[in-house]
Amino acid sequence: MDSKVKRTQKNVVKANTKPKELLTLHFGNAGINIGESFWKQQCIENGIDYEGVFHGEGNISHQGEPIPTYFNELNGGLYEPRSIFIDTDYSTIDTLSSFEMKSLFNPNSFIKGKEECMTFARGSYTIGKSLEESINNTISQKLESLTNFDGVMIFSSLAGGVGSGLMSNIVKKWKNNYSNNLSLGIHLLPSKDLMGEACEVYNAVLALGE
Ligand SMILES: Nc1nc2c(ncn2[C@@H]2O[C@H](COP(=O)(O)OP(=O)(O)O)[C@@H](O)[C@H]2O)c(=O)[nH]1
Ligand SMILES: [Mg+2]
Repeated sequence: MDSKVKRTQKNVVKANTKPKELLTLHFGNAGINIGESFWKQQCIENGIDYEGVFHGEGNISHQGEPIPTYFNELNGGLYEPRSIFIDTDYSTIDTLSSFEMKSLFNPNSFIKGKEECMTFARGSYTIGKSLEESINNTISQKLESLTNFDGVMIFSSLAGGVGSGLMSNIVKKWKNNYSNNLSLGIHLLPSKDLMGEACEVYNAVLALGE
């Protein structure tokens, strides 16, 4: 078979494979900051602007439509990131949700508290704990309408209280409730060059232990 024909057949198989759907979770300052860059890149690759409008010129656009891996299509034809941003204080989330990308995200994608938590223990047992029910309910709600859900991508710094303690609790629950689905962690580790608080190393060790 000549190589041109082979290539065409491969493309047909690819086009008929239904794309998988993923949910992203962004925990704490670092997870949210990485999330901002991540979603900017997804908008470029899928050809979606910050109002959620598809322009058809994305690098990976698929038969004239964005691949639904990361975006939900809304009734009016707009697209919305399938993501949840979580922090026990409001400053980083408020920064993300007030500027250029504010119209892109559904307001229910933001779960925030009022108090920063520096340690694994506060993220896991006290300040972070109070957000857990709302996070788990929002996860279930975001998965309700999906038909080909594959798994979750989790972004955080293991050095932070939210990114270690609260994140570990949610992942534990995830593994119980959605044991057939993937979970992929993308985590920063503490660095001696950037380290702010002595507890950062302990936070990371405790989170890795989980
Ligand atoms: N590389 C990088 N590190 C960050 C960023 N934001 C916070 N950090 C680092 O992450 C560590 C603490 O985690 P942070 O995300 O602030 O804590 P959390 O909000 O409690 O999860 C500190 O060492 C910060 O310097 C970021 O945007 N980039
Ligand atoms: Mg923080």
